[in-house]
Amino acid sequence: MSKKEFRVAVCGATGAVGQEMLATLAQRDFPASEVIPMASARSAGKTVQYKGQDLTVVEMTEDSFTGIDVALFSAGGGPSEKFAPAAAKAGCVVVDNSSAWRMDPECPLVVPEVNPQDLDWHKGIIANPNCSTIQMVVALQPLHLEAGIKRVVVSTYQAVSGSGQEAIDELEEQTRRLMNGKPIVAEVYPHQIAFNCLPQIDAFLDDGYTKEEMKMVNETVKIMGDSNIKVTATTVRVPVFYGHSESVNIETREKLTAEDVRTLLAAAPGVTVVDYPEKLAYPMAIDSAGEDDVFVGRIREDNTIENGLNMWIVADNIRKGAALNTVQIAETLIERDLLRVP
Ligand code: 25A
Ligand code: L14
Repeated sequence: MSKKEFRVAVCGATGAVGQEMLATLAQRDFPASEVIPMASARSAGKTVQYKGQDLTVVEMTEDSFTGIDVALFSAGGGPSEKFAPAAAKAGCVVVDNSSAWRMDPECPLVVPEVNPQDLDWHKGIIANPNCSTIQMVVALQPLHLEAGIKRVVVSTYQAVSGSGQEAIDELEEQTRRLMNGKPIVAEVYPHQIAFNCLPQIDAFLDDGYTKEEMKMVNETVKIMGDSNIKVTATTVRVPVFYGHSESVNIETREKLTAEDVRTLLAAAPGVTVVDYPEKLAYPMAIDSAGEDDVFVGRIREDNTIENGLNMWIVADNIRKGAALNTVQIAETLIERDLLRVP
């Protein structure tokens, strides 16, 4: 039997994603008997807000997890690698936002709209996918079930909030300085991000792709559970605060018309279609900020191949791309009776 209420840890609670996790738990009235915010020693003693109350941040250590039922991690790959196994050993179910566990065959990689059934084989650590991957698979899955996806070519336009609070501050500061004719410094990113586009997200690999690009390739196959789906990606940082946008070209096995796609996506969970060219209406990053859904528009047939489609996919990277998807995983664990009293 599931317990009715759970003790929930938010690990990395002072970060951009951790803050949104606290807000999301509160907004969705997650059944928490207690919420315990954790971060590094640097932030211990600071307070964070939850349901109008001040909660004191405690340092995350290997001993922090006794008596905690579920821990939502967003403290980066290093801390996740170090602390998630200790948490799982203490009987706490970890839902991890970092890249540390995503491709581990022992860890389900879950988007609740796409593969909730993968939660059934969890062994204590569940991975939350990369933000760009999450919003793409939410929109791809309904087309895949109907017509079989063969190949996807995606280019992303990613907001700076994906790299945390320091990056949000860097874009703001550079913009302000440039508008005042002052010199800028680039610290978080290797080049100026204000009024610019950087065709690099995360580190380069030997083959010329970046880690972010390969996350989209590998995670899509794992989540959708079909190794025949071929994905190739170019990921780009743009001077936007919140909301990732993606231009996606799709080749399917069976023919889908643009109207078929609109009908399928209009009925899909977690998707809102915004596709009214006559009204100049299409999804935009600034409208996605603070919203839960994945927005899809600019749906067109690509007539250069037999079964081709183009579309434009936008979502709030900190919400559906991170905090909301993590909380939805925890909610789905409860629904499937997978969060149990030890
Ligand atoms: O490794 P990955 O997977 O690639 O992830 C890299 C980063 O991406 C974000 C997240 O940043 C992560 O650090 N992220 C993760 N998943 C994401 C997703 N799905 C994602 N972004 C988008 N989508 P973040 O800013 O959101 O969160 C960082 C939080 O982690 C806490 N933390 C760090 N090390 C920890 C730890 N908590 C416990 N144990 C550890 N060892 C971090 O808290 C924050 O809450 P903090 O206390 O370390 O820092 C709080 C504030 O301190 C300032 N600061 C940061 N670095 C320094 C610093 N001050 C001085 N010196 C520094 N070196 C900042 O102002 C920070 O907010
Ligand atoms: O793997 O925008 O979740 O820099 C962490 C860094 C997501 C993107 C992850 C960024 C990424 C993020």
